[in-house]
Amino acid sequence: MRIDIITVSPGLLQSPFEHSILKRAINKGLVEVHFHDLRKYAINKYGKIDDYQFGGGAGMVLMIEPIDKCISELQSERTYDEILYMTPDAPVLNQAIANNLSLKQNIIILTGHYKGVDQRVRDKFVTKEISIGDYVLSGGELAAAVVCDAVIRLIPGVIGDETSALTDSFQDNLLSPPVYTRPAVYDGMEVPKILLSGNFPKIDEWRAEKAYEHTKNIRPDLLED
Ligand code: 6GU
Repeated sequence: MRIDIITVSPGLLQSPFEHSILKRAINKGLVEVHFHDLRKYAINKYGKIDDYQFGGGAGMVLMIEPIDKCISELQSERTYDEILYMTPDAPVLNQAIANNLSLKQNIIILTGHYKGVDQRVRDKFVTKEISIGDYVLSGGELAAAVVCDAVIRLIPGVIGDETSALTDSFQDNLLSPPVYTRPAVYDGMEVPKILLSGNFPKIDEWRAEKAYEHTKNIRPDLLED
């Protein structure tokens, strides 16, 4: 998979890809991530990429021309399966969206800032818009890093234990059951006896029950469909 990220703040985005699982995925050659500084496609020598919005109102809007130049340059080199735009006024990321994106070959992610981008960018280029939740971030960069993490960890070979990405919370619309490790007793607090029993069918049953209870208590909306 190849991911091209178009941003006004490449520095804000880079470090998540220099650590842990994302770094390993890149080093193993399972994913390539490229950053494109929108400022390089500015419309003048002063680096202009945004302007006031028509109709008045606070906040700058990213102009279509620099984005068009950047996307066109990328598209002249390869075909993209999806052009994502990170924005709070969009459907919220979930596991199904991440699963779907993990199957793509080439993706562009455009991150907005200030008041966002000229609507014509969304109409002309963007194939999917994603928010990461019902709150406002100062830019789409951190949201893009969240999407990349959720997607890249699903690529076969990225996570050591092949089954572990599939047993996550949300793969089955349930939250995870509690987990424990040594010691079996800490400061009088005991690990549930069933987990020490070696009776694996019973352990699976207990975990399923706990996952259901936990979901019903804190995210009943997940059980609705
Ligand atoms: Cl994708 N961008 C911004 N700026 N804020 C957000 C978001 C995205 N998702 C949730 N809040």
